[in-house]
Amino acid sequence: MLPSRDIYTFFKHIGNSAKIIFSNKNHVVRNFYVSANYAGQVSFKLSDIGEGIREVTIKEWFVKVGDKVAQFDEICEVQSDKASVTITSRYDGIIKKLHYKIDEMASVGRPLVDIETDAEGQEQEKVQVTNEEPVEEKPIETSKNEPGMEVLCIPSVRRLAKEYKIDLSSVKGTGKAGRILKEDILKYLEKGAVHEVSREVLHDKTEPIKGFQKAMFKTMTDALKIPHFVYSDEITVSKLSELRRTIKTLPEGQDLKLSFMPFFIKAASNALQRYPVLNATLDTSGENIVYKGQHNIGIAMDTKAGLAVPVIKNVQKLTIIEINNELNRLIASGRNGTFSPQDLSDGTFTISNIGAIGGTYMKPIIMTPQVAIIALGTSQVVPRFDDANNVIPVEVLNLSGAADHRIIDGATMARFVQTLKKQIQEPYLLFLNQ
Ligand code: CAO
Repeated sequence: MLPSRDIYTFFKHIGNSAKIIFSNKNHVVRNFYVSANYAGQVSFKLSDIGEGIREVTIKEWFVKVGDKVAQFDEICEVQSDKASVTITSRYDGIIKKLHYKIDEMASVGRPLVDIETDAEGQEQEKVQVTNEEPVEEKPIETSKNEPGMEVLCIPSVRRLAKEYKIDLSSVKGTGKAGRILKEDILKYLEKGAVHEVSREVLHDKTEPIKGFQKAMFKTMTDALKIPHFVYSDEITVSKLSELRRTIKTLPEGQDLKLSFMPFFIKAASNALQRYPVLNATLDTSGENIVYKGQHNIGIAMDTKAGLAVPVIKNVQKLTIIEINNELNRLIASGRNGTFSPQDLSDGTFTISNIGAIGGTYMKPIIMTPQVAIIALGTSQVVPRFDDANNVIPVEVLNLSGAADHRIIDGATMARFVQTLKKQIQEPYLLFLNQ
């Protein structure tokens, strides 16, 4: 298949107001029009490139004043907000003027370059187009691409076919004695290109929703019934990062995989002790809140099989190291696809950490029948003011908590997050609560 940019470039050579279909890099099918203009000295204008694009930036010139160019030679590369396009010459001749500098905006319909054309050559080109006859100074060439089949064409047509890697024996010639004309190549390419584009665009695939994705489909469909509100805050994690770094320098910490997560899980559990309505479920009648005794904290996990939410049970009873061990066991199970049904059940609250992948903010969605969830973004070092108004580097992370507004109000979520935040910002508090 032709690279889509080539398809685009190629179609720019089709003559007077031809409506054609082309694809850009993203394989979007569009229509556009080009127009031809033959003269002794011509201003080669930037054609309409569709999509309502009126201006493009000149990225690179491939020619300079005084250069000799032939039809199809690359003139420049332009960039719109939708595609990068190589503009090629439609004339043989000498470049007399470049109308723009690099990075200048060029307008559609305005001259791009002036070309002093080879009048004789252009005239022949004209005759060839109108009469469909290969009128050219060079002799007709023949070749035998297939046994017994003779291909007749002029050298420029052969060059064109070579440029676009077309086997001439597969092109039907409409000229005298079956000669292949430039238009035959154009038609061949147009058909081929449209066919290729269609194949890419139309190649749909249907797959059943199954496995973890099916569970996600169900819980997220159920979640649509929940009026969510989301509360977000910035948490300073400088001291927590320092603590993690220190632990890793200890002999006991060398081989320990200890991320931010166990600290956040513990801090959430401690905060849930104070705000138990966030560790609850709504019964099926919707009339009762069931406050859960255990803090079974689900961890949104990106596994090969999709999003899974394994659960660390009884977090309120576990130390940070015990939470860490359980988390690492579940991460390994996720990697190996060996979760047990118990691993994936009975969650009462959920934490989603998108931070290792990237992203500053996330608006989490509650996993029914739970009523609250928090999400963590990536930590980053940013400038902040200290108490004396000095700018200092601080490592921060954004946390968002979503709750079921039918039973949890914003003030409760705000207090819960502030309790959690205090422990993360001053991690020694986590150990007091162990
Ligand atoms: N900010 C900066 N760095 C972070 C970070 C954060 N928020 N979270 C993790 N990291 C770092 C870790 O510290 C670790 O670096 P070190 O090796 O230097 O310690 C590295 O990123 C990789 O962490 P990890 O992913 O292996 O471990 P984790 O305990 O932080 O996270 C888990 C575990 C399961 C939450 C994570 O692997 C995962 O799957 N996250 C995706 C969750 C997800 O898909 N959420 C969307 C749900 S809604 O569709």
